[in-house]
Amino acid sequence: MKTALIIGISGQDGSYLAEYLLEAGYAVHGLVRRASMFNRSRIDHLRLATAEHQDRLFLHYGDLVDVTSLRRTLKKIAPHEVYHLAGQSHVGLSFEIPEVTCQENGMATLGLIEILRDLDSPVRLYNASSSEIFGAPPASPQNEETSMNPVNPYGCAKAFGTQLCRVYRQSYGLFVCNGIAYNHESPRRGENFVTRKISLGAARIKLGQQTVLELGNLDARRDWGYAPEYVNAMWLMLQAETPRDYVLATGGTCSIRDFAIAAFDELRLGLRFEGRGVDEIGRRTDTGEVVVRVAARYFRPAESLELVGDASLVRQTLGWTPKITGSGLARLMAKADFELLAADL
Ligand code: G4F
Repeated sequence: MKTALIIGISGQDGSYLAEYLLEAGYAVHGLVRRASMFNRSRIDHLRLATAEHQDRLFLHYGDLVDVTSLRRTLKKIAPHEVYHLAGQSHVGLSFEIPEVTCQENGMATLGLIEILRDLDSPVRLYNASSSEIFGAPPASPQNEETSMNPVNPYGCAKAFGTQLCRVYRQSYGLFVCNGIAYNHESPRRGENFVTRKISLGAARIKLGQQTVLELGNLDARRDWGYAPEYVNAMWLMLQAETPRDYVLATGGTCSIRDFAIAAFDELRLGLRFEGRGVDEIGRRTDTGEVVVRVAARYFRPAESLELVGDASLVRQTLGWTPKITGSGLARLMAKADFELLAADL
């Protein structure tokens, strides 16, 4: 039986990956942080005594920045594969807490690969890199050869971790792969990311629980895919003969405005935008009531305006092709959130 360690198992990607690996027959270990409130809602269904693979799922307290405990856990588990998905992942927030962001996404990655270098048996590592390493890219779409040019502390930290993984692969022969993932979303996304904020907002407005949704820059465009499809690519990368980096993307973009229109439309809420910049508002077309307002506080000091990935390499090498994109994703998330909230009523 193969053994995997997921660092960041309680997050969106970690929870989908745990499901995927358990289904594939793995013993799955997850590193969880101690917190004053339990934050395991995304994996609770896997831990139930009645859950099908519950006897192959193990959680360990630890922290990415506590290198000693991480080393001890890795020695004890001796995993075949490690998926490094943890760290402060909010780009806007990285301007507020740059040092924690760099510690968790930069230095902690170095700490992890240093441990892996010392282990007795070889381990395969997936490192969650990000499209944010490109920031203001010299060309679009971006691929594995595009130079890094991050525009926020989060992107800088990810660029540091990504390059160190490359250096350790070249210098010490470690099996380390960077997944340069573009935005990937789902109904398990945290509400401080714009897609979930929109899908939950639309569902609450539909149910009369909210009247106004405040958003920032509606013109920003993202290459949005569906998170469960991305965890499949993570696994495929570690099954390959040779380790390398791959861009994981859909190859298309959608603006925040169009994502919102699709989400609202799924719930039969017509939305028409008027004005520009912070004067812009979205009106419900049936009642004229304002339901979306652009608020300056959600704008960032610098914005990665148009990131779009060229995923030809992963498609040709590993046969991975994402199917759900932009507006289809908005519809899927709005529907899921409406059903979730309606069931609670
Ligand atoms: O949803 P976001 O916060 O995601 P962002 O910044 O693209 O980062 C996500 O994807 C990256 C690439 O995979 C990851 F590396 C990263 O960890 C994270 O998962 O913002 C998306 C866009 C931005 O342009 C932002 O300015 O939406 C714009 N936006 C507009 N209004 C908003 C809002 N973002 C947030 N979070 N909240 C708003 O109200």
